[in-house]
Amino acid sequence: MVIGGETGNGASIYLNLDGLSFSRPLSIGEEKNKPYSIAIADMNGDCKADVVLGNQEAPGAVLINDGKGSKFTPVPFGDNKGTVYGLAIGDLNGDGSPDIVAARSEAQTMLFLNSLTLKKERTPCK
Ligand SMILES: [Ca+2]
Ligand SMILES: [Ca+2]
Repeated sequence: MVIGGETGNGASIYLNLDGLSFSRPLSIGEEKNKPYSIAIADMNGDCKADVVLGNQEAPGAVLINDGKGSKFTPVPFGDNKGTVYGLAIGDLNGDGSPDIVAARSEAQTMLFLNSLTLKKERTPCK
């Protein structure tokens, strides 16, 4: 489970331990940011779920997961205009890599094409 908020403390991950119990929160993203929207998708094709954060008046971030849920490497995208109230992930240009659509208030909705080109014949994730 990933939670963001407008208090300016970044986002937090709670790992599912066994059914309905969760770990202590792990802070992700920059603490100065206010993430208003969160999406989870494998953005780099390594079969490990990554986190996409849409922030208020700050660039968004793709947080590449190391696969253990303990280390997330940020890759910024976009600008600092508006507030991202909605994120959608999908391959919009058919190159096999997931792209990001960010719906923003007080700024245009934006499409961010993923610059990765994933192998089309890669092994499906389990
Ligand atoms: Ca990944
Ligand atoms: Ca794509």
